[in-house]
Amino acid sequence: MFSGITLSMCAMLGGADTGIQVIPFPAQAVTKPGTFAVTSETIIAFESGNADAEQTAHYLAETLRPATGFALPVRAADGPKEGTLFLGGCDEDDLGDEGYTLATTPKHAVIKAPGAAGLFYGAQTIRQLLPPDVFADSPRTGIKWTMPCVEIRDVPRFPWRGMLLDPARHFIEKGNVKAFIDLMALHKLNRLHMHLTDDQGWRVEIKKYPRLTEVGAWRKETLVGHAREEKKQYDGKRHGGFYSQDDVRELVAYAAERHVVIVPEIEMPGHAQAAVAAYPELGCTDEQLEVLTYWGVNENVFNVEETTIAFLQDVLAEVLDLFPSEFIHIGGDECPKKQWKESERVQTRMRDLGIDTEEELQSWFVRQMDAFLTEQGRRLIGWDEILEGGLAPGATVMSWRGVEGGIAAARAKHDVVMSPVTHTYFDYYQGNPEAEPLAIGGNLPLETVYDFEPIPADLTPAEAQHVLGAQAQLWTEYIRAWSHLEYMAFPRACALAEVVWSPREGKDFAAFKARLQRHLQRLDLLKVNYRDPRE
Ligand code: TNX
Repeated sequence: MFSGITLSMCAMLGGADTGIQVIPFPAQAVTKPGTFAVTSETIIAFESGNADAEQTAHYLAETLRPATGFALPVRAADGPKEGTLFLGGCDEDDLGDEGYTLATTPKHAVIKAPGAAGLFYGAQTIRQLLPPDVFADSPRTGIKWTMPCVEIRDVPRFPWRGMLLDPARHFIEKGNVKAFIDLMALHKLNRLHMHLTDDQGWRVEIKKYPRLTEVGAWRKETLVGHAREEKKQYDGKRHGGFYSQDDVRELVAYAAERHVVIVPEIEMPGHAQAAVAAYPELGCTDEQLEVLTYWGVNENVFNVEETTIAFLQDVLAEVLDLFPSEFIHIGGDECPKKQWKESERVQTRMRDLGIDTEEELQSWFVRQMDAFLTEQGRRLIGWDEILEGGLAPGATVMSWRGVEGGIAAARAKHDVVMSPVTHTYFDYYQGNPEAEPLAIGGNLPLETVYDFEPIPADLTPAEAQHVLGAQAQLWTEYIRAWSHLEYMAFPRACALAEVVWSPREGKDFAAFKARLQRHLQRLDLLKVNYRDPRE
């Protein structure tokens, strides 16, 4: 480890040889001579009257406490004094809501940021500058809690730094969602997209329609093995669960304290079987369906009656009360048109509405939701199929079948989140399938994630402005256990964090892997069951 050597991000390709072993790597970082030591005498000071700094000061004191054993006092102060770790505001507009500066000298460490999130990210960087043992959950003795002296000026590359969790296929306990939010915060990820409804389960309590969870949250059994196997086998075990509205409020607040916004997804018009099983009048056939017990694209979709649109808007109204997120995800993917083509009611309705094709009908469906959400001051986001038949005026596109949908949307001046299967499907294999636990398929090693460039080369700078960022997906058809989810998520999420946070110039996989060695020690202490990239 050097000290006294000044290097910039561009020159050093990601800090492998410096004391700055931080993931995601900061936008600008230099090391200076010396170290700053956190001792039992250190004071965590916040700028008087700055509530954001006070909150993060407490967060920092709490996160440092278990491993160091220090109960560091948190106090208001006018400025940094010797022996303090100081947090305060600044008016550097170009740092935005999420940027910060961090200056450490042998005397003190100072985080400054114009916004609350920036202060919080400065605290995350401090955690990573300290020895990895700081992530232990019980006191470690004989460790010098020093960090290198640095000057860091850090801003994220993209505002949308997302991860998708899928509690619909396999329910995810509230405590695990919280643990995941903590891990996202550590990696400066800020959007947790929760896929709350699908054919196999409805996972959020809706007061007006209790059967959505009474019936829709439970399935009688689950497919064992891969869906493409000819001989289907089921486990015979009831599976389910849901988040009550109180659970949701608790999760949303927990996430907000860590500067993570939970983006809820209510799927429509496809992936709707759990809802149709609960309320058959929402479907296209007279059949009483059950909550689906296997995986794949499914024909049972919502009908297009006025009452069904009203039902879904009622659902969204409750969702809006629970989730303050500006963006509300309405799904929109994989909606087979078979039942719409075969249903007389749907065909009559198309004639009444003056709609010629089923693709346009889907576009009409999404526009009903777009108008509703826009009126409520929110923004609709959906999977790239919402481009088919014409994009709703306010819609943002999540581009999953590649980046083409994203390119088309950006050219049409719509915002885009890049989430292509090629680089961001963390349910895909990350090594030789023979040696890996069963997964849905694909091949997505760590390096491919790291090499992802969210801005396609053929976009003009103005079009590129519409790319809000990128997101990785943890679909859970083949992920039942939490330890398995961690295995699929890490360290690929560490690579994604660098894709969406760090500057494009200076990205270097070898340097990232070198920094990852230290980072894996942190994940070990956090008891994360990551896949070891050294194996
Ligand atoms: C496609 S991505 C889906 C999901 C599956 C996923 C499995 C998307 C919008 N739809 O329903 O879980 O593939 O990789």
